[in-house]
Amino acid sequence: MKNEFQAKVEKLFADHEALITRPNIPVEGGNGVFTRYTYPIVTAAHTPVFWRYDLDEATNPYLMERIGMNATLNSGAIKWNGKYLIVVRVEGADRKSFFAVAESPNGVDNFRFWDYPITLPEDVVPATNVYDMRLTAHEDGWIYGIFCAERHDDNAAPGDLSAATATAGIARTKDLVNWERLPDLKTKSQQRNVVLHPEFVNGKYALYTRPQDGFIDTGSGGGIGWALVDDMTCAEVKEEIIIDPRYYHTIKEVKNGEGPHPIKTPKGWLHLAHGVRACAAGLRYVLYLYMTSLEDPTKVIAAPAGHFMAPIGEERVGDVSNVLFTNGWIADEDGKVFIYYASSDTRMHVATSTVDKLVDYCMNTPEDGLRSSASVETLKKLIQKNLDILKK
Ligand code: M1P
Repeated sequence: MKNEFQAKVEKLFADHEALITRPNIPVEGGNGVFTRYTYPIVTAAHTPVFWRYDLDEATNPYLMERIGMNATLNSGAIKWNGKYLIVVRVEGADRKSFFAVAESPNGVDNFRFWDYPITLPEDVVPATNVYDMRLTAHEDGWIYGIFCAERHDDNAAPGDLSAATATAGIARTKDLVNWERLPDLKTKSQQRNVVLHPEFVNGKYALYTRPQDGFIDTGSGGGIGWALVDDMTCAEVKEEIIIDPRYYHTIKEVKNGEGPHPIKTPKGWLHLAHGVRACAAGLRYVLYLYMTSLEDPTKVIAAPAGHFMAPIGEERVGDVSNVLFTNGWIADEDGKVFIYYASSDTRMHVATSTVDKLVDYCMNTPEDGLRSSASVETLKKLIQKNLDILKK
């Protein structure tokens, strides 16, 4: 006979299994550029039961959660041995983030966490918090994970416990289980959203950077930067140029940041990024696309106006509301693209598209004219063209 405790444990596991194996359903309609899915792919409730509960009746007679999970968000992504892997930023109830791999057979549902989270060795000065890993399978043979390493700012005024510093932590692996920690990126300014380009450029490693004056404010940091680095085992940014600047009264007025590393296409490097603007309700984070030249990856060749994806419905609400953030996507051999994005710093979602559609979007969406009158002129051109077609 099962006792009450055993029955409760069984129910916990059955409910969890039902949640993580629930088929995801594409949302019909949309704008023709991408397809959203009905359910988030990973939430705090997707983390294994045996991470959260002590399953020993002697030490947990009430079967209470012992280690709470608060959120699952900004995840790196990679196709690995035919499986779709995301390296999830899991945030515990203690506000510490850590990385854990969740694996899916098809990229849109059935994401199951590996048994253990990633054990990430520390740098010389241990970081208080680590998050938002971008994965790059580099042509040098390593898989690099670059992430934000956050520490208390010891130069802050006494009593200021929220002042922090952001640097780019670097680790590399060959199997996503065993990770070698490399020294944090040396830069003049603070950095978040640093991403490794997958190919050597002029024989060097190339990084997308995001210089910022403070922990939150980008200040004089003008946008998404680019830097060449000799050696990832002692990476230092000596020169940095801004390749995708911020602009007044656009979706990236306050901040922007590279998402995952760009996808190589016959027409150029396809980039996914986030842009931030301020409004009375606070900051609004949206996703946008742009393209750079294959010959010169610092040269922007397509910059569609406005957002590519913005938070809708339940995506708009969470720990930090009105936020979409991405640091992972996977391009399959057949051209299908899986875009992994987090909503409101709370849960993970997927949207699908194709390389061809995303390139078409980039090349044929009008650029931002930066003034209302320019937007009206752009709109009038399309209206005129369409009315001519409709009259025929
Ligand atoms: O809260 C929204 C996002 O804020 C930061 O991004 P950024 O540096 O561009 O402002 C990051 O902390 C990110 O993790 C978070 O999702």
